[in-house]
Amino acid sequence: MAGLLQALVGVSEKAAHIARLCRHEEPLFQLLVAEKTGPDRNRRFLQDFKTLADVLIQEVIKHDLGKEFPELQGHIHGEESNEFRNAQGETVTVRVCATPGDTAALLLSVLEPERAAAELLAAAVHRDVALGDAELAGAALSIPPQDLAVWIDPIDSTNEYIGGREDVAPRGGIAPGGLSSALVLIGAYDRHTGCPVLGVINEPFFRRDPLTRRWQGRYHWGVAYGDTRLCSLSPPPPPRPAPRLVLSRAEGGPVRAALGPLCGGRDGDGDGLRFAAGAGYKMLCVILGLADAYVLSEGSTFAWDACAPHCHPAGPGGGVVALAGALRARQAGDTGPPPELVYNRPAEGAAGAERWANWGGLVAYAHPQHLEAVLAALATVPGL
Ligand code: 2IP
Ligand code: CA
Repeated sequence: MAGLLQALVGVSEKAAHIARLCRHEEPLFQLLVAEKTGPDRNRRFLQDFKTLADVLIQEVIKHDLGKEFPELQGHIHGEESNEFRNAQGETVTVRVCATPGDTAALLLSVLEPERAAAELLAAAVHRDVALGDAELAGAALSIPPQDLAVWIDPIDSTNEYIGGREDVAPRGGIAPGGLSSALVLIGAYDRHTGCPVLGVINEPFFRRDPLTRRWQGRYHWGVAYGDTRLCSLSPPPPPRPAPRLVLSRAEGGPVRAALGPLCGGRDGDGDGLRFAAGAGYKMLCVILGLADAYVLSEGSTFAWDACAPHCHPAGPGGGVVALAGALRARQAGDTGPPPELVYNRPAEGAAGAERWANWGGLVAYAHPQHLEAVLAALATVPGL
């Protein structure tokens, strides 16, 4: 079963390569955006974009994993639908074909007349990825793939990916926005329990080569299966006395005011708070120890945003819980650990992407005492 973990990492590397390739073709990139409409629209953004890179990456991941692990076929889901509207208004179903030539021909029906770009992308789709990663190769696991299903977020933080700001200065190691917050997320969960099991977080735009100025990536993987906890990263640092919290830039005033003093802000000015783009990126900040917790008060993230990061043990007592549920439990006097998010239960009465929203917000945290402090601070915020 180390095979599946290696396959997830391998396909995330292929995906990251495609994400970089599409950004390098700047004039073409503008042609690749199409507006999301109908039930697939993210409620937050009036204009949300999916890109050909998004759709193509998801199909590559589905194709490669399904080919190597037939037991997973029909259980690999993603954020995107594989329908793409071309400039003529025709709908093209993007998929990986049998040969690079066939894939290039299909892509050309979207990219016409950019033949060279279609061929470049098709070559990236069909290339073999070799991983020289001894630690990953040595990870011995026995997790039956027939018990698993997969969530893919081909590019998390699509808006930052499209915006493409290259040199956003980090604050305390946390980038407030820009390309580095665009991630590829692939998470496998237990089909029966919905618990996260194996996950890869790939950062296609981790840093730029100082000589060539080309982007270089890196990846992280994590396993949480029964008593097995493995991670490519070292455990996060011990808890800071005042937690460092990272929030969405869209988080509202009352939540900022309630949390600000907790992390060292003066008189609720929120000075100790950090803001960043991308649900996956904010969870990664917690996993890397750059923040102690990511707090989100709204249902604006989805199963595919959270599943892969959730597989990375952020700390011995860390986790990812539903905020509204945890607040209700504390209000009812329940002091036990709040239930973790699960990934196999669609929301009743919701349609399209909304079925998989993490309704009521979430808290991703490394240390239980910080979770408790956050819940206590938010207990008095009206409407939560
Ligand atoms: C988005 C993306 C946004 C995030 C939102 C996600 O996914 O990560 O950045 O909002 O919750 O669903 P915010 O940046 O305010 O945290 P995608 O880009 O894949 O649609
Ligand atoms: Ca996302």
